[in-house]
Amino acid sequence: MPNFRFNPKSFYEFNYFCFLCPPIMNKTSTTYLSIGSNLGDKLNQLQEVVFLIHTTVGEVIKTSPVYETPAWGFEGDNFYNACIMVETTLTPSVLLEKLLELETSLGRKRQHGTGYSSRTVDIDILYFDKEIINTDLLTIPHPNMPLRRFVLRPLADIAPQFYHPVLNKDTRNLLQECKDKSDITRTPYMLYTSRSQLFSQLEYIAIEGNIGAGKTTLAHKIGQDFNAKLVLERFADNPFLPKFYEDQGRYAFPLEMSFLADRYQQFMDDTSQFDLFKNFMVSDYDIHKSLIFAKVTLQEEEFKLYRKLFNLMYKEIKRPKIYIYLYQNTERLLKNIKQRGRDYEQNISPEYLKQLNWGYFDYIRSFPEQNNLVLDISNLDFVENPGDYEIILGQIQKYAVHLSF
Ligand code: PH2
Ligand code: MG
Ligand code: MG
Repeated sequence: MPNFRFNPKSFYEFNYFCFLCPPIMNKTSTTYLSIGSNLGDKLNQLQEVVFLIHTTVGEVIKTSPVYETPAWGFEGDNFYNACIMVETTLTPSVLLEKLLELETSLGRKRQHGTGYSSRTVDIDILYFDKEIINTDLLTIPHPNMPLRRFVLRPLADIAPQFYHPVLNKDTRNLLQECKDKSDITRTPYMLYTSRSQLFSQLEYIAIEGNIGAGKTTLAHKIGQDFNAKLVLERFADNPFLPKFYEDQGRYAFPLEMSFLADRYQQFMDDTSQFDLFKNFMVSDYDIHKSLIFAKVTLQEEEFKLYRKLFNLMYKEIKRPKIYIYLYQNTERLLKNIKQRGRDYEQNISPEYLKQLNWGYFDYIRSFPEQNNLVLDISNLDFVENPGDYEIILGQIQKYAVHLSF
């Protein structure tokens, strides 16, 4: 009697030859990976591993918290370890190949010979569905798993009930019975599947910098690429600004006062309502800018009065999770100012720009409890050069990874 039972394997084989209904599904497998690093910026490297796995191996469904663990089996710096769950259409051997490539691309250098050594990243396959594989290249489930608390502890967070297909015990059981008593501590850090997800945790980033540093351009790019709500300074119509550049002494105070009033109103309007459809907010200014400029442009007594008002107004205000200062040398600032061609800015002196720069540095130094990130972009052109833009994003990522949310 013919067997009409549905057989997935023959279905795919048959389907493969049927040009009217090309194969639409590859088999998706669930794999659990252990990732670790004990060399360099351990946390950021683990984060890079997850991003790369997500884009090249398959969707990362779960990530465990990051644990700090003593080096197991050799003398070395503490590790950061985590486990992740990934859905992939790759076969185990192709997966292994991909993971080895990833390790190499993240700076892993394998030493020949035996024994463990410190490494920038290590990715190990723990489980691949319920498969049991024993070849020269690959053993699944990972043979050392039951002996390693640094694997079982994070795995228990994302797969407590997963059954070991050989030992027939779930992760909780394996952890309970594990003889390894290493002192493993949970860090406050999490791993995200994309930069966009990581940046979303920030809620609000402020981009600051001198006149002509490129604040607005960078804020625009980040806003677009990561679906952030843009909060842009609007000042083109400040009637005192052109006058100020003609006669500083006469117009400094009314200019700073009008900035203070405008920024207050704008900032409240722009940041008080939450935008459901955006991931986070990015602004091209921070309200303390008012103080920094006022300190440079006002007389001492005027500044004290100004600061009093400022502190009254900005008592409870949304603060950025990261304050980015774009440092740009004076020469290029002047070049950018010339290029954008606002009439009233054309006579700005190099000395004024230098004073402002010191004003910003003073402010940043006086406020260490804020998450300040100073980026020297003197040798970068993030508009013309995608590689330079990537460097900037990479540095923001590196900084963000080390914040705990
Ligand atoms: N990896 C090893 C050897 N020892 N120790 C810790 N704590 N974490 C690791 O990821 C690790 C290890 C071999 O891959
Ligand atoms: Mg390993
Ligand atoms: Mg390995």
